[in-house]
Amino acid sequence: MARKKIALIGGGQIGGILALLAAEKQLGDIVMLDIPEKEGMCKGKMLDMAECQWVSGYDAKMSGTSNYADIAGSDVVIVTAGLPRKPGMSRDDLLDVNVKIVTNVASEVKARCPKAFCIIVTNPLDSMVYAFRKITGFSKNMVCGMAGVLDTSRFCSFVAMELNVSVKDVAATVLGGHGPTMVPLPRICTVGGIPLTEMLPKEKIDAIVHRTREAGTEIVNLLGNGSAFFSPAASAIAMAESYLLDLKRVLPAAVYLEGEYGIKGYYLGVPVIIGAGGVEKVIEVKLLDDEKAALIKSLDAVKGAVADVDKRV
Ligand code: TXD
Repeated sequence: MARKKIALIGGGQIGGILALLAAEKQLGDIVMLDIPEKEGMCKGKMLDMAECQWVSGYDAKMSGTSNYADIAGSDVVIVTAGLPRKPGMSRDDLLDVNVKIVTNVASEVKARCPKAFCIIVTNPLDSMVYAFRKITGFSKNMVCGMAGVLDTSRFCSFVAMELNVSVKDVAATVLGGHGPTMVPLPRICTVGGIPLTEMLPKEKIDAIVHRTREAGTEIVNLLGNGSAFFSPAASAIAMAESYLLDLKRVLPAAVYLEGEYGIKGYYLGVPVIIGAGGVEKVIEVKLLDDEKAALIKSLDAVKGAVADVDKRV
């Protein structure tokens, strides 16, 4: 069977890690695309990774380009094209610039990769994935946003750090928009099958929820120039891998809701099954009243950006 083809639109901080992780997992051949002024950077990064094949033991054709013709027929498209935050910026502050970039990318992907499973990463995530699907007109199961996997990974990592246990034994999910109103669900988090609420006092759990909500900003402030890139890349690759290998993983993702959770016409982070059919199923967690209220508050935080997108595209 021919190797799959993965297009990475945006060859920056996240794009580079995406390429390496996809290659090391042997998910397919990889094309990295960026703007013409950055074509050399893409070619250089991909040649460097191609020269790493022998020592890392992976076979993959790896190429860099600025020509959208080179992404034709891709099976997976991961979009990181756009500006990252600088200290003091909110994710929504990126909308003005990034919506233009994402809609341009969407038009090109629509023309060349009509069957691709598309994972949008660019911020502000919930409105950018909405814009991408609006422009492409692709089926809702083939366009999703990466945020919930990252936010859940952050939550679970903080739990593991606090309890000094293996992160492998922590299970949780984070719903909602990718921002300060995201909705971690400590109530259904378990550690080795034991409810988190039996292992940590409320104030510790609340501190982990707060740190999860602010984790992106914490890294932006530490780095001083740019935002997180290792964990976002690993998160997007987990989604791509579940699609390409038909793993049927249950992962939180920003997906288009048409009545689930009482929400219609917006992208928002919820648990879904990702397999060869893309987003195969939305899983409706039974939420307590306060959790439902938090999810609606998170949706309200997304609505303004989506209305702004609707005025532009
Ligand atoms: O969880 C999440 N979804 C977020 C997403 C987690 C972390 C970062 N998040 C966002 O991803 C971040 O706020 C940015 O909007 C994107 C990409 O972040 P990254 O750190 O990779 O930014 P870089 O290093 O600036 O890379 C962006 C690349 C850069 O090389 C640009 O030249 C390129 O995007 N770019 C384009 N590529 C193709 N086509 C167009 N039009 C284009 N414009 C810029």
